[in-house]
Amino acid sequence: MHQFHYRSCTLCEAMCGLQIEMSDGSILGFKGDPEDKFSRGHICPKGPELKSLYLDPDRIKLPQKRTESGWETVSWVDALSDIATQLVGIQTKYGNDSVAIYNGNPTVHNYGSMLFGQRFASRLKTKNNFSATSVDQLPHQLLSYLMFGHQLLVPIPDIDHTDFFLILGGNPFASNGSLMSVPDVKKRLKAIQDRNGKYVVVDPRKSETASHANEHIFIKPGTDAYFLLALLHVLFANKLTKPNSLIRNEDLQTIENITKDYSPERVSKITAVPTETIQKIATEFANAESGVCYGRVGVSTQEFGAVCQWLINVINIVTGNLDRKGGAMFTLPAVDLVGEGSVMRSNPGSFNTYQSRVRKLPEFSDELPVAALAEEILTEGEGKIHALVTSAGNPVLSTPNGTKLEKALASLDFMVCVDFYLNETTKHANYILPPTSALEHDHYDLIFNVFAVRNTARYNTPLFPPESGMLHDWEIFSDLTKRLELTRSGKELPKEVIKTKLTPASIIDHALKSGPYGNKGKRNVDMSLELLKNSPHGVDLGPLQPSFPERLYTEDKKIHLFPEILKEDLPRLKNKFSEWEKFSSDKSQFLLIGRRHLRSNNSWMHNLPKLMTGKSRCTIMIHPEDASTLGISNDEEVIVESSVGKIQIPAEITDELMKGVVSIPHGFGHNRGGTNQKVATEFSGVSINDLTDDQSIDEFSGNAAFSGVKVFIKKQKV
Ligand SMILES: Nc1nc2c(c(=O)[nH]1)N[C@H]1C(S)=C(S)[C@@H](COP(=O)(O)OP(=O)(O)OC[C@H]3O[C@@H](n4cnc5c(=O)[nH]c(N)nc54)[C@H](O)[C@@H]3O)O[C@H]1N2
Ligand SMILES: Nc1nc2c(c(=O)[nH]1)N[C@H]1C(S)=C(S)[C@@H](COP(=O)(O)OP(=O)(O)OC[C@H]3O[C@@H](n4cnc5c(=O)[nH]c(N)nc54)[C@H](O)[C@@H]3O)O[C@H]1N2
Ligand code: SF4
Ligand SMILES: [Mo]
Repeated sequence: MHQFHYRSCTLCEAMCGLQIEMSDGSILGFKGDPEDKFSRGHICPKGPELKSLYLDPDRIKLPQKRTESGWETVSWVDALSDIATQLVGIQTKYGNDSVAIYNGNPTVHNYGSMLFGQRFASRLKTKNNFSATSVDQLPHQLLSYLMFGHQLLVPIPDIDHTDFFLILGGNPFASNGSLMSVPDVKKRLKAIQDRNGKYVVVDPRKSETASHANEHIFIKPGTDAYFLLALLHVLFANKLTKPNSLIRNEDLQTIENITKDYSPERVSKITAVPTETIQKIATEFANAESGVCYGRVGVSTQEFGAVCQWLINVINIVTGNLDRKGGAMFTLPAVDLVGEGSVMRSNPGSFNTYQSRVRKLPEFSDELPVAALAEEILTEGEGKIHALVTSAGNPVLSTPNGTKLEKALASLDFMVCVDFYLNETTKHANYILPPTSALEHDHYDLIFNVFAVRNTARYNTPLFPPESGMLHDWEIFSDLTKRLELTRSGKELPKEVIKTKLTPASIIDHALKSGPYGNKGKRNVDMSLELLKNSPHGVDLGPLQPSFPERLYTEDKKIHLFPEILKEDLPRLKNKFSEWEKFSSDKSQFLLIGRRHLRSNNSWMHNLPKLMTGKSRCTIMIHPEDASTLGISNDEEVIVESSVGKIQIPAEITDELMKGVVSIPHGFGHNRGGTNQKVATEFSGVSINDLTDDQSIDEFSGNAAFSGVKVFIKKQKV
């Protein structure tokens, strides 16, 4: 029998609606759902690969235990009981902080894992809580907390209404948007141009997004903070700012004074952006009917990631573009994680309330920067990490100095990974606990509705029932949390998996009903799980609406334009400027940046044959003149060396890159042995994070600094 199943894709932030054609229980085909209220039929080549993930012969389905004679399949109860016993044993011997946690990126695409993983983490009571946040969007959340009073009150570009979209360090054509859930971004960017608006991309590489922009501006990696200061310099000098009753005038004055030092002329010298371009962009931005400045991974993961996000917010605020149509706006999702009084309100945030043991890096919202993980395992002394629980993460490939982390993981007393692949990280585990794959569980997008360019809601039932004996992420965490408590109180452990009445869906139902669209409240929608179950294409809740000061959660209900604590970072900003002034490129030294590809997703989709066809993507891109100076030809294997490591990789000569800059994608390096991902191993590539340095971070926020890593390039044979 022919049937259609509708669900939201969980692979990236775009949340595309999929229309899955089924016949007698098997999948015939995938299409973008034309009736989806959010994605309007958009789909990318990854969406249909949810099927290949489900069918992947390398996917682990039952718990695995590492023994002297290799991996052995064990029962859930034996695995979960032993894990609880070992974790409690280690915490009793060495203290709570001796067990660490790392949550990877797919956690935020999996509401069950999030809800029940958080409960598990809170019961574990460890300060050594790490996640992919600190190799990604930490600066966004930190500045939202410091300026607006809640870490999830992240300004989202109102792409569908803006007249001037200024993008720094983002390549939505490849990534499909980030902290801007935006399916079909190409069409939406084109629509800006069609309504005589403009979009401008600032990037050391003429990326796919930049190639279609009205203007692309090359910038030297890592210097964006100065470019932003120079934009503000022009705005203040030419009196292009607008009053805002929610900010303090003293703050505005202080910022104006700081920007005086950063004239376009001075900044041009270190950023390589021409003086006139800086002046023109600032003026056009301020004069546009509406405008929004947005900076993503390329500017978050750099030495001044926090300062960049601060200045981006300041530019939007002082030009009158925050919280207004066509500017940077805030969402109102059906499950509200931000609003006071919401049953699902999450921690508004905290900063530097404690520090990491070895390097004293600041805590952010109960997490420590993952750049500190390896040293916290390797450095002897009280408070050392002895055991690690990872979930949905592959930090050996995704965090700076993967080689060091790999050594650290091998030295742990005990490690557990909740993951369905035996990969570069999970191979170090004592136990691998495999959850079901996406098509086997239900889905509500808790996180990406908070970051979406339009308010919508949808819920999906599973396409397939879990295979016999399989557990969902949330069931694993739910059992483990209980088992941990029973072990602590010396009680006997149950002989079967512990079931609970509470499910992710029941939690969401309550939140939907009591949320902003529940109970026919002032928005006249009777939001509930039932409504969403009956709305397979989702429910449209309308465009983003202005929401300040109601949804401004600072204590004084003001925008903190200049958070006091950021003042501490200004001397570093000034010193670094002097360093850049002295910086001169040596002909073999380059600044390394990353890149993403539409057919890839961080480290974990390289085992899907259909996505791996075509030319190898794991290359180092280099400008033709630089290649010629070094005598390098296309496809030639070159040696790239940084302060922490060395890799060998083929060169791809292209004038997409600015001179002196090279680019390598992250997530490759499946050549380390001991894994079981046959396709990925065949297309192994090498890992950029064997070059990035765990000591190179944004010292203020603790976020990793991947943009602008200094590397040397040599021919393999001279
Ligand atoms: N296909 C695909 N989609 C993905 C992912 C994926 O791996 N593949 N990953 C997902 C995840 S986890 C995330 S966080 C998002 C990220 O989404 P995006 O932020 O859009 O990420 P990128 O595509 O890496 O784009 C970053 C851009 O920053 C530029 N850049 C690098 N250094 C600098 C710098 O110093 N200054 C400036 N101005 N630009 C710089 C790079 O050249 C690149 O074009 O994508 C998500 N979507
Ligand atoms: N140099 C450099 N490094 C980077 C970046 C960069 O731009 N440059 N980008 C950074 C960014 S933005 C991010 S977000 C990180 C990502 O870093 P990570 O999250 O550590 O790495 P991923 O590659 O996303 O690994 C995801 C893992 O989760 C598993 N998985 C997938 N779905 C599920 C699920 O539903 N449940 C469970 N339990 N497991 C699942 C996969 O098998 C895989 O092992 O990488 C960062 N690293
Ligand atoms: S753009 Fe993202 S959400 Fe849409 S189909 Fe592709 S991977 Fe899935
Ligand atoms: Mo990310």
